[in-house]
Amino acid sequence: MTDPNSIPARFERDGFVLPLTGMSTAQAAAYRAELETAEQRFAAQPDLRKCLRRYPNLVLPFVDEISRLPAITDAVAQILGPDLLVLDTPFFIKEPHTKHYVSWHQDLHYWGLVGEEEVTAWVALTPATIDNGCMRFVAGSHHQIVDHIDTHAEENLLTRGQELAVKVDDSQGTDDILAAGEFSLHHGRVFHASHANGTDDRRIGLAIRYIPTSMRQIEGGNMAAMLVRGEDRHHHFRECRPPSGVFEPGDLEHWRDMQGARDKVMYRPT
Ligand SMILES: O=C(O)CCC(=O)C(=O)O
Repeated sequence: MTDPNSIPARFERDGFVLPLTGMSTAQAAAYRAELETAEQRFAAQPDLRKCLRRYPNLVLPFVDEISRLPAITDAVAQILGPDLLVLDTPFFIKEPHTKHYVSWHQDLHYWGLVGEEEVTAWVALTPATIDNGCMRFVAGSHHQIVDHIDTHAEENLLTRGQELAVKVDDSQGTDDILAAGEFSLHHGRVFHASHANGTDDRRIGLAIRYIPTSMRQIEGGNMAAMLVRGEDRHHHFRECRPPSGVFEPGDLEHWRDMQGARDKVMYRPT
């Protein structure tokens, strides 16, 4: 009989699993320090900022490293199987006392994937709390496909300010409270959102989008993905190359090529 507390059983029932341990608090602090050292480059090269929201794993070695941590990939493999690609790894950063929020949405709506076998591991590099705007999930909402509207609202952290075209009762949300170094897993169809950060510190999360190597993309899609566990016998996605250093020119060239193809799919009219 399946254990109702196992990761796959909780994922299937609720559409999310939390909290899980990905690394120690000290390791999370070390990764945060690496991020903040890299961010110092933005003053001279503001364009690099974009890399944090699209495939930072192609230009920042520590992000590639996090996406391969066995504590994370082994948990994901229990749901998706042993052969895993990473489709993207956007940072979701909320600065102290800012109004940035995330509206209720489902991830898979715009992603150009054929199928629903996708799992996001949202890794906390700082604590995620109610006060700093942790994610919130509606348990069991992943069994439906709902229309979205694009609001392009300025303070919405999502690419198109997209939100569900149905009203969600905010009190139904389960808070994704995590200590630094912990992570949650969520289904690409689960309703989720987050409020603004009203605290004195940043809220930093890395959202790693895992898919099985068997996943297909929509016709005409030319997206890339990084093999991080097992073997790719399908080759449905262009292969990404791990970075050779922090914002190295050759890696940035590779990043431009890969992110262009993903933008084309993400911003297509739906
Ligand atoms: O970080 C957040 O508050 C939202 C993240 C999110 O929507 C996602 O990872 O899919």
